[in-house]
Amino acid sequence: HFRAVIFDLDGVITDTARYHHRAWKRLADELNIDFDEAFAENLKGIDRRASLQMILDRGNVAVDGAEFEHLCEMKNDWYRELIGSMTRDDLLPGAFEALKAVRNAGLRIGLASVSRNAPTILERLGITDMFDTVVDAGLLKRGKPDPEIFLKAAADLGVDPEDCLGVEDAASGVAAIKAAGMAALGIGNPSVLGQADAVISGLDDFILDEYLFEAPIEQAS
Ligand code: G16
Ligand code: MG
Repeated sequence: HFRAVIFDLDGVITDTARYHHRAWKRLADELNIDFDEAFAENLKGIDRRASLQMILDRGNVAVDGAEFEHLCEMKNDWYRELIGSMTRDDLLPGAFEALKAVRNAGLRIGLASVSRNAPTILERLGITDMFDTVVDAGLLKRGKPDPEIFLKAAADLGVDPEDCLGVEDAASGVAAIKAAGMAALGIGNPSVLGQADAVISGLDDFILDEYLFEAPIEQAS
């Protein structure tokens, strides 16, 4: 039986993935760097600086340290503008119900988002209190697909990684969950989340009992 569920934020609980996409696209356009859907998919779950580096590499653009920081700030300002008007209505379908189901079952809940804006977003969504721990992205040494963030969440919760279910929409995030030794529930397209033990299209299809009691997911590699 799982004792904790550790959720990603962007693309799982709320659709900020499209805001990140929009802000990065705007930056790429200004730099005249080509930015398509497939590339945006690869950026999901990747932290801010690593994302910018991937965009610059794609355009063969080199910048100095000060310009790099400036570009990061520009993207974040645009992103913060987009999330500024978020409300409870921006919870994805089934997200609130899934969090409640996990709580009611007596399991602990963690948030593993590499976004430094995660606390702001949780406040806007009105769900800060539902989490027993929110990993501070500012303290991480390595981003997803490194398991650090999921291991940190499990340690905060006092639960062994093998007793945790991780929930992710990004390939990098699923890889991080598996590297942490946890079971991975993918949200989205099975073709990009091949490493997950199970994939559902959204949290509106989240049925905790299935993972808890039938647990085919626990037996997967
Ligand atoms: C999220 C997004 C990424 C974003 C990262 C950093 O990760 O998926 O696209 O680059 O956060 O966000 P920020 O610039 O707000 O610090 P996660 O882990 O929530 O999927
Ligand atoms: Mg995500």
